[in-house]
Amino acid sequence: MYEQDTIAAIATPSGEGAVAIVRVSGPDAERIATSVFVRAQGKNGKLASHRLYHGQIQDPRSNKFLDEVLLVVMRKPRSYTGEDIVEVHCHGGTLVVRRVLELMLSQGARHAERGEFTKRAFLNGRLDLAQAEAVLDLIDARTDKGVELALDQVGGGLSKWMRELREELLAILVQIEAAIDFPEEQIELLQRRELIVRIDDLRHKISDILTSYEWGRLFREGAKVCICGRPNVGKSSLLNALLGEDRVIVTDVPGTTRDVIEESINLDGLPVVLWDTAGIGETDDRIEQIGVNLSRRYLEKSDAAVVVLDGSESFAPADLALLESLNGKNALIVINKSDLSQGLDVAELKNRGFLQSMAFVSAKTGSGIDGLKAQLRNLIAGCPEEPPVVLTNIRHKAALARSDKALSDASVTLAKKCPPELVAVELSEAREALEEIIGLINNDDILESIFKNFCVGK
Ligand SMILES: Nc1nc2c(ncn2[C@@H]2O[C@H](COP(=O)(O)OP(=O)(O)O)[C@@H](O)[C@H]2O)c(=O)[nH]1
Ligand SMILES: [Mg+2]
Repeated sequence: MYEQDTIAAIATPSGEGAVAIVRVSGPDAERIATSVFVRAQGKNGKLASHRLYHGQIQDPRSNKFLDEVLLVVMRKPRSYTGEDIVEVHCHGGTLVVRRVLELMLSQGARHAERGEFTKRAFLNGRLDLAQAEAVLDLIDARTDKGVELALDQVGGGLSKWMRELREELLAILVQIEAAIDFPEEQIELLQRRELIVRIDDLRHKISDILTSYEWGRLFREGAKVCICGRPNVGKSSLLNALLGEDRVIVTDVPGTTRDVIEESINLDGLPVVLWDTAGIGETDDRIEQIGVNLSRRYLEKSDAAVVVLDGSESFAPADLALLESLNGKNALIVINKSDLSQGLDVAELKNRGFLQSMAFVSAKTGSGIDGLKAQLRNLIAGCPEEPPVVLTNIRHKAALARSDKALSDASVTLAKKCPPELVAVELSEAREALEEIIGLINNDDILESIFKNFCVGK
Protein backbone atom coordinates (compact mmCIF):
# COMPACT_ATOMS: atom_id res chain seq x y z
CA MET A 1 0.00 0.00 0.00
CA TYR A 2 1.24 3.41 -0.95
CA GLU A 3 1.43 5.57 2.24
CA GLN A 4 1.47 9.33 2.20
CA ASP A 5 0.48 12.38 4.13
CA THR A 6 -3.15 13.41 4.46
CA ILE A 7 -4.64 15.68 1.83
CA ALA A 8 -7.78 17.79 1.78
CA ALA A 9 -9.66 19.81 -0.83
CA ILE A 10 -13.07 21.10 -1.73
CA ALA A 11 -14.55 18.45 -4.02
CA THR A 12 -17.48 20.45 -5.38
CA PRO A 13 -17.34 23.35 -7.86
CA SER A 14 -17.04 26.87 -6.52
CA GLY A 15 -20.10 29.05 -6.49
CA GLU A 16 -23.48 28.73 -4.84
CA GLY A 17 -25.09 25.36 -4.39
CA ALA A 18 -27.17 23.46 -1.89
CA VAL A 19 -24.25 21.36 -0.70
CA ALA A 20 -20.48 21.66 -0.83
CA ILE A 21 -18.14 18.82 0.05
CA VAL A 22 -14.75 18.89 1.72
CA ARG A 23 -12.83 15.69 1.12
CA VAL A 24 -9.94 14.49 3.29
CA SER A 25 -7.86 11.43 2.42
CA GLY A 26 -4.90 9.78 4.10
CA PRO A 27 -3.81 8.06 7.30
CA ASP A 28 -4.80 11.05 9.48
CA ALA A 29 -8.11 11.80 7.77
CA GLU A 30 -10.32 10.39 10.50
CA ARG A 31 -8.36 11.97 13.36
CA ILE A 32 -8.33 15.38 11.66
CA ALA A 33 -11.99 15.39 10.69
CA THR A 34 -13.34 14.02 13.94
CA SER A 35 -11.26 16.49 15.98
CA VAL A 36 -13.43 19.28 14.55
CA PHE A 37 -16.76 17.41 14.42
CA VAL A 38 -19.35 17.48 17.19
CA ARG A 39 -22.14 14.96 16.76
CA ALA A 40 -25.76 15.95 17.19
CA GLN A 41 -27.44 15.31 20.56
CA GLY A 42 -24.09 14.89 22.31
CA LYS A 43 -23.58 11.37 20.94
CA ASN A 44 -20.04 10.11 20.73
CA GLY A 45 -18.06 6.95 20.26
CA LYS A 46 -16.30 5.57 17.21
CA LEU A 47 -17.97 6.39 13.90
CA ALA A 48 -18.99 3.46 11.74
CA SER A 49 -17.55 3.36 8.22
CA HIS A 50 -19.74 4.33 5.25
CA ARG A 51 -22.45 5.94 7.38
CA LEU A 52 -23.61 9.50 7.41
CA TYR A 53 -23.51 11.37 10.72
CA HIS A 54 -25.26 14.61 11.49
CA GLY A 55 -23.44 17.23 13.55
CA GLN A 56 -21.50 20.45 13.54
CA ILE A 57 -18.03 21.57 12.63
CA GLN A 58 -16.40 23.39 15.50
CA ASP A 59 -13.02 25.14 15.59
CA PRO A 60 -11.36 23.62 18.67
CA ARG A 61 -9.19 26.71 19.10
CA SER A 62 -12.07 29.18 19.50
CA ASN A 63 -14.95 26.74 20.11
CA LYS A 64 -16.78 28.59 17.33
CA PHE A 65 -19.29 26.63 15.24
CA LEU A 66 -18.68 26.93 11.51
CA ASP A 67 -21.50 24.90 9.94
CA GLU A 68 -24.08 22.19 10.43
CA VAL A 69 -22.95 19.24 8.37
CA LEU A 70 -23.25 15.60 7.43
CA LEU A 71 -20.04 13.65 7.77
CA VAL A 72 -19.06 10.25 6.44
CA VAL A 73 -15.97 8.18 7.15
CA MET A 74 -14.94 5.64 4.50
CA ARG A 75 -12.19 3.45 5.92
CA LYS A 76 -9.59 1.90 3.69
CA PRO A 77 -9.50 0.01 1.47
CA ARG A 78 -13.17 0.58 0.57
CA SER A 79 -12.80 4.15 -0.59
CA TYR A 80 -12.09 6.01 -3.82
CA THR A 81 -8.40 6.51 -3.00
CA GLY A 82 -7.94 3.23 -1.16
CA GLU A 83 -7.01 5.30 1.93
CA ASP A 84 -9.19 6.47 4.82
CA ILE A 85 -11.44 9.19 3.47
CA VAL A 86 -13.67 11.60 5.33
CA GLU A 87 -16.17 13.75 3.49
CA VAL A 88 -17.91 16.67 5.10
CA HIS A 89 -21.11 17.81 3.41
CA CYS A 90 -21.46 21.49 4.27
CA HIS A 91 -24.03 24.04 3.25
CA GLY A 92 -23.19 25.31 -0.21
CA GLY A 93 -21.61 28.74 -0.42
CA THR A 94 -18.04 29.71 -0.99
CA LEU A 95 -17.09 31.08 2.41
CA VAL A 96 -18.45 28.36 4.70
CA VAL A 97 -16.84 25.52 2.84
CA ARG A 98 -13.53 27.34 2.55
CA ARG A 99 -13.50 27.88 6.35
CA VAL A 100 -14.13 24.18 6.90
CA LEU A 101 -11.27 23.32 4.55
CA GLU A 102 -8.93 25.77 6.28
CA LEU A 103 -9.81 24.16 9.59
CA MET A 104 -8.82 20.74 8.21
CA LEU A 105 -5.55 22.23 6.98
CA SER A 106 -4.87 23.79 10.38
CA GLN A 107 -5.30 20.33 11.93
CA GLY A 108 -2.52 18.85 9.81
CA ALA A 109 -3.93 18.09 6.35
CA ARG A 110 -2.15 19.36 3.23
CA HIS A 111 -4.04 21.01 0.40
CA ALA A 112 -4.40 18.44 -2.41
CA GLU A 113 -2.90 19.02 -5.81
CA ARG A 114 -4.84 18.61 -9.04
CA GLY A 115 -6.05 15.05 -9.49
CA GLU A 116 -4.25 13.90 -6.37
CA PHE A 117 -7.18 11.85 -5.05
CA THR A 118 -7.40 9.96 -8.34
CA LYS A 119 -3.62 9.64 -8.49
CA ARG A 120 -3.70 8.00 -5.05
CA ALA A 121 -6.48 5.71 -6.24
CA PHE A 122 -4.13 4.65 -9.04
CA LEU A 123 -1.04 4.30 -6.84
CA ASN A 124 -3.04 2.24 -4.34
CA GLY A 125 -4.23 -0.07 -7.08
CA ARG A 126 -7.91 0.97 -6.92
CA LEU A 127 -7.82 1.97 -10.60
CA ASP A 128 -5.30 1.30 -13.32
CA LEU A 129 -3.98 4.22 -15.33
CA ALA A 130 -6.43 3.86 -18.22
CA GLN A 131 -9.31 3.84 -15.73
CA ALA A 132 -7.95 6.90 -13.91
CA GLU A 133 -7.68 8.79 -17.19
CA ALA A 134 -11.23 7.83 -18.05
CA VAL A 135 -12.35 9.58 -14.87
CA LEU A 136 -11.17 12.77 -16.55
CA ASP A 137 -12.99 11.85 -19.77
CA LEU A 138 -16.11 11.36 -17.70
CA ILE A 139 -15.81 14.80 -16.14
CA ASP A 140 -15.18 16.36 -19.54
CA ALA A 141 -17.84 14.38 -21.43
CA ARG A 142 -20.25 16.61 -23.32
CA THR A 143 -22.43 14.01 -25.01
CA ASP A 144 -24.37 10.97 -23.82
CA LYS A 145 -22.05 8.79 -25.88
CA GLY A 146 -19.01 10.44 -24.32
CA VAL A 147 -20.37 9.59 -20.87
CA GLU A 148 -21.10 6.02 -21.91
CA LEU A 149 -17.62 5.45 -23.37
CA ALA A 150 -15.90 7.02 -20.37
CA LEU A 151 -17.97 4.97 -17.90
CA ASP A 152 -17.07 1.80 -19.75
CA GLN A 153 -13.39 2.66 -19.42
CA VAL A 154 -13.65 3.67 -15.77
CA GLY A 155 -15.22 0.24 -15.27
CA GLY A 156 -12.14 -1.34 -16.86
CA GLY A 157 -13.50 -1.98 -20.38
CA LEU A 158 -10.36 -0.92 -22.21
CA SER A 159 -8.04 -2.27 -19.51
CA LYS A 160 -9.50 -5.75 -19.91
CA TRP A 161 -8.59 -5.72 -23.62
CA MET A 162 -5.12 -4.41 -22.92
CA ARG A 163 -4.54 -7.17 -20.35
CA GLU A 164 -5.69 -9.80 -22.83
CA LEU A 165 -3.35 -8.49 -25.54
CA ARG A 166 -0.55 -8.47 -23.02
CA GLU A 167 -1.25 -12.06 -21.95
CA GLU A 168 -1.06 -13.23 -25.55
CA LEU A 169 2.13 -11.28 -26.08
CA LEU A 170 3.69 -12.82 -22.97
CA ALA A 171 2.79 -16.29 -24.22
CA ILE A 172 4.66 -15.60 -27.48
CA LEU A 173 7.57 -14.09 -25.59
CA VAL A 174 7.88 -17.22 -23.43
CA GLN A 175 8.48 -19.34 -26.51
CA ILE A 176 11.11 -16.97 -27.85
CA GLU A 177 12.84 -16.87 -24.49
CA ALA A 178 12.92 -20.64 -24.34
CA ALA A 179 14.85 -20.56 -27.60
CA ILE A 180 17.32 -18.12 -26.04
CA ASP A 181 17.74 -20.14 -22.85
CA PHE A 182 18.22 -23.44 -24.69
CA PRO A 183 20.23 -22.47 -27.75
CA GLU A 184 20.31 -26.06 -28.98
CA GLU A 185 16.55 -25.77 -29.43
CA GLN A 186 16.58 -23.63 -32.55
CA ILE A 187 13.30 -22.06 -33.51
CA GLU A 188 12.04 -24.65 -35.94
CA LEU A 189 10.52 -23.61 -39.22
CA LEU A 190 7.02 -24.66 -38.25
CA GLN A 191 7.20 -22.94 -34.91
CA ARG A 192 8.54 -19.83 -36.58
CA ARG A 193 5.54 -19.80 -38.91
CA GLU A 194 3.15 -20.32 -36.03
CA LEU A 195 4.75 -17.47 -34.07
CA ILE A 196 4.45 -15.12 -37.03
CA VAL A 197 0.77 -16.01 -37.39
CA ARG A 198 0.18 -15.31 -33.71
CA ILE A 199 1.97 -11.98 -33.91
CA ASP A 200 -0.06 -11.00 -36.98
CA ASP A 201 -3.21 -12.00 -35.17
CA LEU A 202 -2.29 -9.72 -32.33
CA ARG A 203 -1.63 -6.94 -34.79
CA HIS A 204 -5.09 -7.37 -36.29
CA LYS A 205 -6.67 -6.94 -32.88
CA ILE A 206 -4.56 -3.87 -32.21
CA SER A 207 -5.41 -2.43 -35.59
CA ASP A 208 -9.16 -2.84 -34.90
CA ILE A 209 -8.75 -1.00 -31.62
CA LEU A 210 -6.70 1.73 -33.28
CA THR A 211 -9.38 2.38 -35.89
CA SER A 212 -12.00 2.70 -33.17
CA TYR A 213 -10.26 5.92 -32.10
CA GLU A 214 -11.73 7.93 -34.95
CA TRP A 215 -15.16 6.44 -34.24
CA GLY A 216 -14.86 7.43 -30.58
CA ARG A 217 -13.68 10.93 -31.42
CA LEU A 218 -16.69 11.52 -33.64
CA PHE A 219 -19.08 10.36 -30.96
CA ARG A 220 -17.45 12.34 -28.18
CA GLU A 221 -16.60 15.55 -29.97
CA GLY A 222 -19.15 15.44 -32.72
CA ALA A 223 -18.64 15.50 -36.46
CA LYS A 224 -18.36 18.73 -38.41
CA VAL A 225 -20.43 18.88 -41.54
CA CYS A 226 -20.25 21.71 -44.04
CA ILE A 227 -23.34 22.44 -46.11
CA CYS A 228 -22.14 23.91 -49.37
CA GLY A 229 -23.42 24.71 -52.80
CA ARG A 230 -23.96 27.70 -54.97
CA PRO A 231 -26.25 30.54 -53.83
CA ASN A 232 -30.00 29.94 -53.70
CA VAL A 233 -29.96 26.16 -54.01
CA GLY A 234 -31.52 25.95 -50.52
CA LYS A 235 -28.64 25.42 -48.08
CA SER A 236 -30.15 27.53 -45.33
CA SER A 237 -33.56 25.97 -45.94
CA LEU A 238 -31.96 22.55 -45.63
CA LEU A 239 -30.32 23.50 -42.34
CA ASN A 240 -33.70 24.64 -41.03
CA ALA A 241 -35.29 21.41 -42.22
CA LEU A 242 -32.59 19.32 -40.50
CA LEU A 243 -33.02 21.32 -37.30
CA GLY A 244 -36.79 21.13 -37.52
CA GLU A 245 -37.06 24.86 -36.90
CA ASP A 246 -36.58 28.11 -38.76
CA ARG A 247 -33.20 29.11 -37.47
CA VAL A 248 -31.63 30.69 -40.54
CA ILE A 249 -32.93 33.45 -42.78
CA VAL A 250 -34.04 32.14 -46.14
CA THR A 251 -34.64 34.48 -49.07
CA ASP A 252 -34.73 34.26 -52.80
CA VAL A 253 -31.97 36.87 -52.98
CA PRO A 254 -28.74 35.01 -53.76
CA GLY A 255 -25.95 35.67 -51.24
CA THR A 256 -28.17 36.14 -48.17
CA THR A 257 -25.96 34.00 -45.96
CA ARG A 258 -22.56 35.63 -45.68
CA ASP A 259 -21.26 34.41 -42.31
CA VAL A 260 -21.02 30.82 -41.37
CA ILE A 261 -23.89 29.70 -39.19
CA GLU A 262 -23.27 26.89 -36.77
CA GLU A 263 -25.97 24.62 -35.36
CA SER A 264 -25.93 21.23 -33.68
CA ILE A 265 -28.11 18.21 -34.27
CA ASN A 266 -28.04 14.69 -32.92
CA LEU A 267 -28.18 11.92 -35.50
CA ASP A 268 -29.23 8.88 -33.51
CA GLY A 269 -26.60 9.48 -30.83
CA LEU A 270 -24.01 11.02 -33.15
CA PRO A 271 -23.53 14.71 -32.36
CA VAL A 272 -23.12 16.75 -35.52
CA VAL A 273 -22.21 20.37 -35.94
CA LEU A 274 -23.68 21.76 -39.16
CA TRP A 275 -22.14 24.74 -40.87
CA ASP A 276 -24.38 26.69 -43.21
CA THR A 277 -22.11 28.67 -45.43
CA ALA A 278 -22.37 31.39 -47.98
CA GLY A 279 -22.86 29.96 -51.43
CA ILE A 280 -19.75 28.91 -53.23
CA GLY A 281 -19.74 30.39 -56.71
CA GLU A 282 -18.54 33.28 -58.75
CA THR A 283 -19.46 36.65 -57.35
CA ASP A 284 -18.54 40.29 -57.93
CA ASP A 285 -19.77 41.46 -54.55
CA ARG A 286 -16.72 41.95 -52.30
CA ILE A 287 -18.50 41.08 -49.06
CA GLU A 288 -20.06 38.05 -50.68
CA GLN A 289 -16.62 37.04 -51.90
CA ILE A 290 -15.34 37.09 -48.30
CA GLY A 291 -18.22 34.77 -47.44
CA VAL A 292 -17.26 32.45 -50.28
CA ASN A 293 -13.65 32.24 -49.10
CA LEU A 294 -14.89 31.56 -45.58
CA SER A 295 -17.04 28.73 -46.93
CA ARG A 296 -14.03 27.12 -48.54
CA ARG A 297 -12.10 27.23 -45.27
CA TYR A 298 -14.98 25.58 -43.39
CA LEU A 299 -15.30 22.99 -46.11
CA GLU A 300 -11.65 22.11 -45.63
CA LYS A 301 -11.88 21.63 -41.89
CA SER A 302 -15.13 19.66 -41.94
CA ASP A 303 -15.34 15.88 -41.50
CA ALA A 304 -17.89 15.62 -44.31
CA ALA A 305 -19.60 17.83 -46.87
CA VAL A 306 -23.21 18.07 -47.90
CA VAL A 307 -23.24 19.43 -51.44
CA VAL A 308 -26.62 20.91 -52.25
CA LEU A 309 -27.81 21.12 -55.85
CA ASP A 310 -31.04 22.70 -57.08
CA GLY A 311 -33.03 19.85 -58.67
CA SER A 312 -35.32 22.28 -60.49
CA GLU A 313 -32.49 23.68 -62.59
CA SER A 314 -29.85 22.21 -64.86
CA PHE A 315 -26.22 22.17 -63.74
CA ALA A 316 -24.38 25.42 -63.38
CA PRO A 317 -20.62 25.56 -63.97
CA ALA A 318 -20.26 26.46 -60.28
CA ASP A 319 -21.93 23.16 -59.26
CA LEU A 320 -19.43 21.16 -61.25
CA ALA A 321 -16.49 23.24 -60.05
CA LEU A 322 -17.54 22.64 -56.46
CA LEU A 323 -17.97 18.88 -56.96
CA GLU A 324 -14.59 18.68 -58.64
CA SER A 325 -12.91 20.60 -55.83
CA LEU A 326 -14.09 18.03 -53.25
CA ASN A 327 -11.15 15.89 -54.17
CA GLY A 328 -11.97 12.68 -52.36
CA LYS A 329 -13.63 14.37 -49.40
CA ASN A 330 -16.38 12.42 -47.65
CA ALA A 331 -19.43 13.96 -49.27
CA LEU A 332 -23.12 13.47 -49.88
CA ILE A 333 -24.91 15.06 -52.83
CA VAL A 334 -28.29 16.45 -51.87
CA ILE A 335 -30.64 17.27 -54.71
CA ASN A 336 -33.06 19.78 -53.28
CA LYS A 337 -36.42 21.21 -54.35
CA SER A 338 -37.91 17.82 -55.24
CA ASP A 339 -41.34 19.47 -54.91
CA LEU A 340 -40.71 21.45 -58.11
CA SER A 341 -40.54 20.03 -61.61
CA GLN A 342 -37.06 18.61 -62.09
CA GLY A 343 -34.53 20.05 -64.51
CA LEU A 344 -31.37 18.35 -63.29
CA ASP A 345 -29.88 15.49 -65.27
CA VAL A 346 -28.93 13.07 -62.50
CA ALA A 347 -27.40 10.52 -64.88
CA GLU A 348 -24.96 13.17 -66.01
CA LEU A 349 -23.55 13.35 -62.47
CA LYS A 350 -22.54 9.70 -62.63
CA ASN A 351 -21.27 10.05 -66.19
CA ARG A 352 -19.01 12.82 -65.04
CA GLY A 353 -17.63 10.53 -62.33
CA PHE A 354 -19.39 11.97 -59.29
CA LEU A 355 -20.24 8.74 -57.57
CA GLN A 356 -21.03 10.00 -54.10
CA SER A 357 -24.32 8.85 -52.62
CA MET A 358 -27.29 11.06 -53.34
CA ALA A 359 -30.35 12.14 -51.48
CA PHE A 360 -33.45 13.68 -53.03
CA VAL A 361 -35.19 16.08 -50.70
CA SER A 362 -37.42 19.07 -50.45
CA ALA A 363 -36.26 21.42 -47.73
CA LYS A 364 -39.57 23.19 -48.17
CA THR A 365 -41.94 20.26 -47.58
CA GLY A 366 -39.56 18.13 -45.48
CA SER A 367 -39.80 15.23 -47.89
CA GLY A 368 -36.69 12.99 -47.78
CA ILE A 369 -35.17 14.71 -44.75
CA ASP A 370 -35.32 11.64 -42.46
CA GLY A 371 -33.66 9.51 -45.12
CA LEU A 372 -31.01 12.18 -45.55
CA LYS A 373 -30.27 12.09 -41.83
CA ALA A 374 -29.77 8.32 -41.93
CA GLN A 375 -27.50 8.62 -44.99
CA LEU A 376 -25.49 11.37 -43.36
CA ARG A 377 -24.98 9.34 -40.19
CA ASN A 378 -23.82 6.40 -42.21
CA LEU A 379 -21.47 8.55 -44.27
CA ILE A 380 -19.80 9.96 -41.16
CA ALA A 381 -19.77 7.04 -38.76
CA GLY A 382 -19.08 4.44 -41.42
CA CYS A 383 -20.04 1.12 -39.93
CA PRO A 384 -23.13 1.79 -37.87
CA GLU A 385 -22.05 -0.95 -35.47
CA GLU A 386 -20.23 0.20 -32.38
CA PRO A 387 -16.76 -1.36 -32.08
CA PRO A 388 -16.45 -3.73 -29.08
CA VAL A 389 -13.90 -1.44 -27.49
CA VAL A 390 -13.43 2.22 -28.26
CA LEU A 391 -10.12 4.00 -27.88
CA THR A 392 -10.63 7.59 -26.78
CA ASN A 393 -7.32 8.74 -25.39
CA ILE A 394 -4.51 10.03 -27.57
CA ARG A 395 -1.87 8.68 -25.17
CA HIS A 396 -3.36 5.20 -25.43
CA LYS A 397 -3.47 5.51 -29.19
CA ALA A 398 0.19 6.49 -29.41
CA ALA A 399 1.24 3.62 -27.13
CA LEU A 400 -0.81 1.10 -29.10
CA ALA A 401 0.67 2.33 -32.36
CA ARG A 402 4.14 1.90 -30.83
CA SER A 403 3.25 -1.62 -29.76
CA ASP A 404 2.01 -2.40 -33.25
CA LYS A 405 5.21 -1.08 -34.83
CA ALA A 406 7.36 -3.21 -32.52
CA LEU A 407 5.25 -6.28 -33.32
CA SER A 408 5.62 -5.65 -37.01
CA ASP A 409 9.41 -5.43 -36.55
CA ALA A 410 9.38 -8.65 -34.54
CA SER A 411 7.46 -10.41 -37.26
CA VAL A 412 10.00 -9.33 -39.90
CA THR A 413 12.94 -10.29 -37.68
CA LEU A 414 11.43 -13.73 -37.13
CA ALA A 415 10.87 -14.25 -40.83
CA LYS A 416 14.51 -13.33 -41.52
CA LYS A 417 15.63 -16.04 -39.08
CA CYS A 418 17.56 -13.51 -37.00
CA PRO A 419 18.73 -14.60 -33.53
CA PRO A 420 15.83 -14.97 -31.05
CA GLU A 421 17.42 -12.31 -28.81
CA LEU A 422 16.52 -9.68 -31.40
CA VAL A 423 12.93 -10.86 -31.59
CA ALA A 424 12.73 -10.80 -27.82
CA VAL A 425 13.88 -7.18 -27.69
CA GLU A 426 11.17 -6.12 -30.13
CA LEU A 427 8.47 -8.12 -28.41
CA SER A 428 9.48 -6.62 -25.08
CA GLU A 429 9.12 -3.17 -26.56
CA ALA A 430 5.62 -4.08 -27.72
CA ARG A 431 4.81 -5.38 -24.25
CA GLU A 432 6.09 -2.27 -22.51
CA ALA A 433 3.94 -0.04 -24.69
CA LEU A 434 0.85 -2.03 -23.67
CA GLU A 435 1.87 -1.89 -20.03
CA GLU A 436 2.21 1.87 -20.18
CA ILE A 437 -1.44 2.16 -21.12
CA ILE A 438 -2.71 0.50 -17.97
CA GLY A 439 0.16 1.86 -15.87
CA LEU A 440 1.99 -1.37 -15.10
CA ILE A 441 4.98 0.66 -16.11
CA ASN A 442 4.84 4.33 -15.34
CA ASN A 443 7.16 7.16 -14.64
CA ASP A 444 6.70 10.47 -12.89
CA ASP A 445 6.55 12.41 -16.16
CA ILE A 446 3.65 10.36 -17.49
CA LEU A 447 1.80 10.61 -14.19
CA GLU A 448 2.37 14.33 -13.89
CA SER A 449 1.20 15.06 -17.40
CA ILE A 450 -1.95 13.02 -16.82
CA PHE A 451 -3.01 14.25 -13.41
CA LYS A 452 -2.27 17.93 -13.99
CA ASN A 453 -5.36 17.99 -16.24
CA PHE A 454 -7.66 17.10 -13.36
CA CYS A 455 -9.29 19.61 -11.07
CA VAL A 456 -8.33 19.95 -7.43
CA GLY A 457 -10.51 17.69 -5.31
CA LYS A 458 -10.85 14.89 -7.86
N1 LIG B 1 -39.83 25.01 -53.88
C1 LIG B 1 -38.79 24.95 -53.07
N2 LIG B 1 -38.10 26.05 -52.79
C2 LIG B 1 -37.03 25.98 -51.96
C3 LIG B 1 -36.63 24.75 -51.42
N3 LIG B 1 -35.52 24.97 -50.64
C4 LIG B 1 -35.27 26.30 -50.70
N4 LIG B 1 -36.17 26.92 -51.50
C5 LIG B 1 -36.24 28.34 -51.84
O1 LIG B 1 -35.03 28.71 -52.49
C6 LIG B 1 -34.65 30.02 -52.13
C7 LIG B 1 -33.24 30.02 -51.58
O2 LIG B 1 -33.19 29.31 -50.34
P1 LIG B 1 -32.03 29.47 -49.30
O3 LIG B 1 -32.26 28.41 -48.28
O4 LIG B 1 -31.91 30.85 -48.81
O5 LIG B 1 -30.79 29.11 -50.22
P2 LIG B 1 -29.24 29.27 -49.91
O6 LIG B 1 -28.81 30.52 -50.56
O7 LIG B 1 -28.59 28.11 -50.56
O8 LIG B 1 -29.05 29.30 -48.44
C8 LIG B 1 -35.70 30.50 -51.12
O9 LIG B 1 -36.66 31.26 -51.81
C9 LIG B 1 -36.32 29.22 -50.62
O10 LIG B 1 -37.64 29.37 -50.18
C10 LIG B 1 -37.39 23.57 -51.74
O11 LIG B 1 -37.11 22.45 -51.31
N5 LIG B 1 -38.44 23.74 -52.59
MG1 LIG C 1 -28.21 30.69 -47.20
